[in-house]
Amino acid sequence: MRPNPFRSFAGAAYRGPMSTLTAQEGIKTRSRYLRGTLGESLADGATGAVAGDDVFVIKFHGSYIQDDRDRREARRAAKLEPDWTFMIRTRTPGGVLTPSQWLGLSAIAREYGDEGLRLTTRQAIQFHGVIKRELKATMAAINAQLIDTIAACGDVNRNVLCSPNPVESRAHAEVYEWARRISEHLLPNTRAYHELWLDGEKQALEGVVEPIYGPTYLPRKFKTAVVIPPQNDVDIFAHDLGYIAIIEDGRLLGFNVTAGGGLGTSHGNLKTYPRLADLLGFITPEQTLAFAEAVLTTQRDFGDRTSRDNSKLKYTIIDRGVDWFKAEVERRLGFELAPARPFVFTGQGDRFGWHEGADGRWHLNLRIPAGRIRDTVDRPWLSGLEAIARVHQGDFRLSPNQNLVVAGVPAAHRDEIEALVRQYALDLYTSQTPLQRDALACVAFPTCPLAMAEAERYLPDLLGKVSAVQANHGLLNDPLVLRITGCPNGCARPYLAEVALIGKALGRYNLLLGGSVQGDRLAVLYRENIDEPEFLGVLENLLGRYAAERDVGERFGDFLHRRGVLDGLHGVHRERGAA
Ligand code: SRM
Ligand code: SF4
Repeated sequence: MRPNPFRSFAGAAYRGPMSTLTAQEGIKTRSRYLRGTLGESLADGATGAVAGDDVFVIKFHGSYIQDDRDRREARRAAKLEPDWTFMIRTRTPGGVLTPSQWLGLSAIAREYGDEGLRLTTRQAIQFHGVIKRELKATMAAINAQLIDTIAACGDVNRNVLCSPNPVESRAHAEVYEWARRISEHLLPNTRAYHELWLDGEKQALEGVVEPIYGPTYLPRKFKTAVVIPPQNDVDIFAHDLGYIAIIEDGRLLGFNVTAGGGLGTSHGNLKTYPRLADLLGFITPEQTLAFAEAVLTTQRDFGDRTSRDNSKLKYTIIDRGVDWFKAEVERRLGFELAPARPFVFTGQGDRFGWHEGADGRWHLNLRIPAGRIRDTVDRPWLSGLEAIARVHQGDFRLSPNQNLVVAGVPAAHRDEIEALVRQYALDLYTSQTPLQRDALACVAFPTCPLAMAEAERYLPDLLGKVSAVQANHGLLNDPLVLRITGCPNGCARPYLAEVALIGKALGRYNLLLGGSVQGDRLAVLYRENIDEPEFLGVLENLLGRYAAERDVGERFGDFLHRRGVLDGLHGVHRERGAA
């Protein structure tokens, strides 16, 4: 009997008639635990694409089908199918890689990808430009490095973030270990990945195949982060599930836990908005996995499966209320959460340069603009990082801000690493201004199918122009967090920046202002659909006022609020209901 494409997970909260479930719910149900017809799609040599449902199913395997948008029109005019390639994203909890893994991934980029690595805002590596007939070999090569891509995308728990810079605390390793364990615990159980990409044995599909997810997985993507205060480098309040490490005298006491953050919106859709997570309470380390499972299964059972726009946990919490949500999670846990413990965040982003860790080893946070690592004439970074990996005795940590930490360098090896960093022009962090160092841009054109405006490719030019405005007011050495995305999905977490540009159309952006540098206040919409001269004009005016009227040490975002510049303005869209 054919499975009913509209049957949702047995425990799922169900609102409205069956036929109102989203098409994606049908695909998940039909997919036989994420197999779909991917085997047939890969074998079909007549097209560079995968078929129908497989476009969605392959995401759960960590890959997206894309085409080169710069060449789309020319291909269409020549009556050729789009220039299909695949992006592959790793699952690398906490972004930790050994030097040998780094060398392996770099070699894969050279052989199968576009000869570059892209570090993401979620501590993963993306390969772009892999063609279909080499997809399986690429997946197998990544796996040979003991890295997988399972659940790097799709309606599941994604790569788990963890503060990468192990400076203050000996408890860092323990916190990272929890991030890794959460990632493992919430992994899908299906063997589809092994069958498809690694020729693994066929799994029997009777009985309970997915004990945590069920056959239709989650209503939508689900994101988890673990942070070690005082640096809110992961932007903890942007995630569905968050753990704030509480460390005393170098000992991990437990975690304050958060839920219901998320940033993605759609232009013109007032039912979508960015939201900061709620602080729910405190748990001990031993309760970490149970808490993750309780939050995830609550969303599995009560998340809205009738609309992709409103299917994230943030909307479940808004619809039913934080008190209801907390009580439901506690019911599943079988105990009440303890009150949250005090903690302080002092800043967002990365701490660049060398820092000594508690164990006497050194960590070098490099600046990699927009996370793009390639060999260019001025910046032979792919080769440079390979040279470092050949001699490095510690590990690499991808930062949640698209940068890279060469971590765990013994004091005696600092000079050697430093010399290579200079030789390959990887010392950008020494010459960039705070604005340039902290800026984030999402991928956008040419690979992102959802981009409405440029982001990564526009970043150098944009930063040059904003720097000129800063210079006009003597602010060149003052920090300013600027983030830009090619659409309102928010992949570079712009809603948490002091200045954010969110793409509306080619050359046009919404300007948001006033996020806090602790990552705990959303920016608000200041101007809609404006071009470069307009937003530079706004910055000229407001940065001028800031330079003249700010308090000592006051940040731009705080200044705008204190002086009432943003009074009466609301977030991107007003939230429905509470909060
Ligand atoms: Fe993202 C979709 C890139 C972090 C919110 N994101 C996409 C896709 C896959 C486009 C697509 O659906 O076809 C982009 C691929 C572009 C390309 O060519 O590579 C894409 N997202 C990225 C990355 C690579 C941005 C970057 O420049 O680093 C980040 C990869 C993270 C990773 O390693 O997993 C990335 N995306 C984020 C973040 C930030 C975060 O998670 O900390 C967000 C906002 C947080 C959130 O989810 O609320 C984010 N991406 C989205 C959304 C909007 C989700 C929503 O709630 O509405 C989409 C579209 C969607 O899911 O429908 C999206
Ligand atoms: Fe693409 Fe939009 Fe994400 Fe940028 S923010 S990578 S344009 S989906």
